[in-house]
Amino acid sequence: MRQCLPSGKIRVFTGQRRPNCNSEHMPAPLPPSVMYLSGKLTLDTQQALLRDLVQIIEVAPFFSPTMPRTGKPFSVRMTNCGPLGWVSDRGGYRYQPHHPVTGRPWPAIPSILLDLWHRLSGYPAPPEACLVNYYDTTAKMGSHQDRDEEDFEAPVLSVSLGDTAVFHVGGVTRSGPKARIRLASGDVLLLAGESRLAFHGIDRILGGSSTLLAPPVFPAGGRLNLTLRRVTKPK
Ligand SMILES: O=C(O)CCC(=O)C(=O)O
Ligand SMILES: [Mn+2]
Repeated sequence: MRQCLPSGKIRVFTGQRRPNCNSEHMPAPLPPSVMYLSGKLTLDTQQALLRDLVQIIEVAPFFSPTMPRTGKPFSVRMTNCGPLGWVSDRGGYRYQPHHPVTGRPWPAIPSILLDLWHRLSGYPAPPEACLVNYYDTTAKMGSHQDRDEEDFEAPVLSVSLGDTAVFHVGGVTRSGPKARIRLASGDVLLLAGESRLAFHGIDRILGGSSTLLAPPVFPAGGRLNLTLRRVTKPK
């Protein structure tokens, strides 16, 4: 696995800067106001966050979201924590306060994530949803915008754990150049400002690139991505 820097060293890349060692097939600069914090979480913090997530998954197990029109299941499995959670099924994309299978409220967002939001988001109110995506080594996510929230003033803050993912991000139209970066365990990325509605997605997972997700909870390894979102405008 190629690495930009020894673990524990943080580098920040914002719009118009691109780390060469992370470039994929279509070189393009990171769009303005995408903030990429490589190596932001130490291994200790990643492990502590993973312990919190294992407890969350016990209460709110992963479910398989489906496409609204076709009913086709996503390759990614999902759960949430926070007052609201994002779901997708025949009824469409939406946020709701309860798990679609168990009917129970989502568990609370771990303090590690709330602290990160308060330090990095520049937004005066807490996140209301943390979408937790689990990717096995064959899963991917097509290009999309995160636009089911009322308030685009708040950024979307993403944390990656486990196997590295090839992430693409472009502009606010589906076509057009995309930057590709490798999101490794402990990396944090914010879609903010002009890039809040940027198209983005996951091309592939580099299976076996991390040992963080391990049996018995994750027998096939893989990757977790957590995205913190503010859904409603603060009163
Ligand atoms: O897995 C990722 O890094 C991106 C996830 C994402 O875009 C989403 O859940 O909306
Ligand atoms: Mn997204």
